[in-house]
Amino acid sequence: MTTQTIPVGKDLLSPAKQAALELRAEFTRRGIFIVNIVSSPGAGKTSLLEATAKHWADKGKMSVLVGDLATDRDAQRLAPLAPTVQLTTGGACHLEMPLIRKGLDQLGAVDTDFLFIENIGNLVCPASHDLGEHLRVVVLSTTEGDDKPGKYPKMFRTSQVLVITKADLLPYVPFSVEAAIADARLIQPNLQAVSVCARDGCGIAEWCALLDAARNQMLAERDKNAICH
Ligand SMILES: Nc1nc2c(ncn2[C@@H]2O[C@H](COP(=O)(O)OP(=O)(O)OP(=O)(O)O)[C@@H](O)[C@H]2O)c(=O)[nH]1
Ligand SMILES: [Mg+2]
Ligand SMILES: [Zn+2]
Repeated sequence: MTTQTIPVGKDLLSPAKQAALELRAEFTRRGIFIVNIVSSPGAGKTSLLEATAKHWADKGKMSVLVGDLATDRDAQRLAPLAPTVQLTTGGACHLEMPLIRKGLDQLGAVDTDFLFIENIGNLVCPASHDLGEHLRVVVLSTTEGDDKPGKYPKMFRTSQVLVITKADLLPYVPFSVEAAIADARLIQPNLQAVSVCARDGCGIAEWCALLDAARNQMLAERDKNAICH
């Protein structure tokens, strides 16, 4: 009996998955850490990015691709703080790789430590789209209810970090930070969690330290792999 080896793997991936893998590999080589920020509408993604840019206060540290259905309002808020490109989907409820690539072309050759992708406000289908990110961050605000992780499990299962926003409203809303984190960890036991308030900046230093640590880990793994090969 003769055997025949059929190479499988890379070539069988969907074009979208392949594009995401290639983007991640390219940005790993360049030392740029991609963070995909997902949440329901209005949870505070843009406010978190504004507070992050202000905390770092360094124009070279981060750049942003910000997705929206129809307007460039978020880009108008972020552009004074960091290089920003608005991705307008024309009604589509999540971002996909071709639009990310277009946005990167528009952004040009910026050399930053972090590329943030603010996804469309939607806790459902963005969970199914790898955008080449190194880290997926799900944002949950205190006004949404601490029962949401279990109700939208795929988003929490596919995320590595949970950011609880609008901590300043905790005295006024029935939301338990501990209960939300516990519910999320039933789905994703390794989820890191941080609670922030973009308005007064509490928790932002901890959030930025978490990001720096995650990027440093990516760089260390990249360099280790380079030595091994
Ligand atoms: N009290 C309070 N309000 C906040 C905080 N962060 C954001 N907000 C408010 O929440 C609303 C939505 O914030 P955005 O940052 O626009 O939320 P978003 O997730 O980017 O919204 P979309 O892009 O439309 O999905 C705005 O009115 C913000 O001022 C916070 O820490 N505390
Ligand atoms: Mg926004
Ligand atoms: Zn969608």
